[in-house]
Amino acid sequence: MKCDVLTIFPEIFNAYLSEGMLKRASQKGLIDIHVHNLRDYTKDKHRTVDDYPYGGGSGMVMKPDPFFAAIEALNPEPLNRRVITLSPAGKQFNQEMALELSTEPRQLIFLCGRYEAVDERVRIALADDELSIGDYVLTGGELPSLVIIDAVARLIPGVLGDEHSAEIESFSWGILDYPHYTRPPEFEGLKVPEVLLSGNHKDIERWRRKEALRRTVLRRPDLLEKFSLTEEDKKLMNEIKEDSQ
Ligand code: 4GX
Repeated sequence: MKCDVLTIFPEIFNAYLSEGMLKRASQKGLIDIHVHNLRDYTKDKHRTVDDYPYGGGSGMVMKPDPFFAAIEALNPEPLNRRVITLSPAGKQFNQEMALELSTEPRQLIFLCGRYEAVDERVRIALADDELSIGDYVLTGGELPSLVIIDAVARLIPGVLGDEHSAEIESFSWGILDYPHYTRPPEFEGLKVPEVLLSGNHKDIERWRRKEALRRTVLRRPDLLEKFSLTEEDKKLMNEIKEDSQ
């Protein structure tokens, strides 16, 4: 994954990109992330990136020209790049979009806005996608960019251990995870479910599937609308109903 970020606060990215999975993925050459200071693409001596809004009103608007100059410098060929802007007005980012972005051959360029807004011409002329990470208001596009980069990078083959390739293709994709336990077998009077200590892999698999379905139906029933249940799942769902009666 070739990925560039434009921001007026490049330092924000250093701590996150230099630890854990993203650091290892960079070292292995599986992802190639460069963060650029948008002010480097201004032409005035004050390195101005914002201005007053036409039509008046409160708040500042980010000027279009530094974004245009930066993209022209990073990749002047629209066919080889995919420019992503972040805003609550964008399409809500989800795991399906993460999977799709993880196979994107074009260079990903994230434009991080600050202040009240970005000049509309940036979105119209430069953006291929406008994404939101959720219905709340942040102070800039930096955290949403990191969220998306993180979710996409971990889906690139080799970034996580092989044990996770199972997760990506697995049939539990789209429902919640089952409960996990580690040692000790009893902690503060709370016991690990007996089946997990039994060594019976068939029973364990069945229990995990049932608890994953139980959690999903209780906490996120909306997820089940897009999810097709197998015949075994339907049996487990009936058991879940009976358990609660
Ligand atoms: N999911 N924000 C962007 C500045 C801004 C405003 C308008 C472009 C157009 C957000 C979110 C989010 C706040 C990031 C406003 N940029 N982005 N910023 N939620 O709240 O993605």
